Amino acid sequence: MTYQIALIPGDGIGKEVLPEGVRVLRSLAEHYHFSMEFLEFPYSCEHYVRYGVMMPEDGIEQLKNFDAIFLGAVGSPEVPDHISLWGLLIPIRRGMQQYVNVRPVKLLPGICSPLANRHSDEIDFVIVRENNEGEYSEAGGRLYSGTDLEMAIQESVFTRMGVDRAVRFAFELACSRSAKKVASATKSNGIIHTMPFWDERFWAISKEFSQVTAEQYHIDILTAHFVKHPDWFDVVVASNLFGDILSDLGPAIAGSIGIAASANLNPEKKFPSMFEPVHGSAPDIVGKGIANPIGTLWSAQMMLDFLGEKQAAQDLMQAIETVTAKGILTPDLGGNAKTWEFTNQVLQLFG
Ligand code: GGG
Repeated sequence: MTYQIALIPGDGIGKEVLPEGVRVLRSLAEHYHFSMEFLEFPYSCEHYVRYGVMMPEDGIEQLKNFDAIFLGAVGSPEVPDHISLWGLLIPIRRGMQQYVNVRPVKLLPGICSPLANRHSDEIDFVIVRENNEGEYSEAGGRLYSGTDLEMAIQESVFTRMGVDRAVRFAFELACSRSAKKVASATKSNGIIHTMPFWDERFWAISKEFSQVTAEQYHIDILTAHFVKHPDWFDVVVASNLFGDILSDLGPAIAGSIGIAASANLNPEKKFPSMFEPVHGSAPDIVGKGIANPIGTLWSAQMMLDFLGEKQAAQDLMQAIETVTAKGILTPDLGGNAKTWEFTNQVLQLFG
């Protein structure tokens, strides 16, 4: 089997960590007797500065023919963040109907949680972020710009189809896990239309899954529970904005945002899914060789799993954990390993 993989290194440390992921994928392909062909796309803030667009008009069409997209990071101090996000990541997520963003949170062996006395088996959950609608919407506008009456209006969009498919995905995922629990992130006491609707749909879908325990938390207390009781959680389903915020907090309690992986999935496989570390382009550490490659390697692992290379995926996760357990860690985790050193240690395990 030959998989066609589109590579978008993007900006900043994206260009440092993505090649590490490709090194590992090439090695695993050889080891497990499948084949991968890679084609790199220069879509980035640099592309924007040069051509005025993050990617060409037919960018999405070009990417549609691939089996998966592997992305590094997007963002640069030279380009406003809303331009880079809405010019690249969001069009890909929407154009490819990658309607869930799956973000695992796990305390890996050898990594210290900033929370006192927490062990590996106590932080192990998955955030399922609705990825195509919600608070991330273009509906709205500015009025009376530059005057005292200036105003900005931002509408959220929650559709029954959009909420149901994300919530159903979360319940299906919980069915495959041992704890079989789904927690919904809401704010239906303050957000009067969309969040009560989210709750209604969450409880309606929960009825299809009698074997799964369903619970809901307002987002404010949920963030407190992530810190005080991370062991309570198994699968957490959240709207686009809440999921984005929770999936920075989650990895932070598991040691560092640098380990956070994500899979933007089109579960029906009609379009390619996209795999990317959760972290951004981190301009402050570019060029130092200290970017943590775990988020990227774990994203590669999620890609292999989604493509059906189950053994390779399982063994890659095991390899990442073997290396962290040895205490080989980049500076964000309190170690002094370089980016490439961590990857080399993983590669050694595949002979
Ligand atoms: N590695 C992906 C990346 O650069 N993400 C930066 C970011 O700001 N993402 C926002 C989002 O995931 O919605």
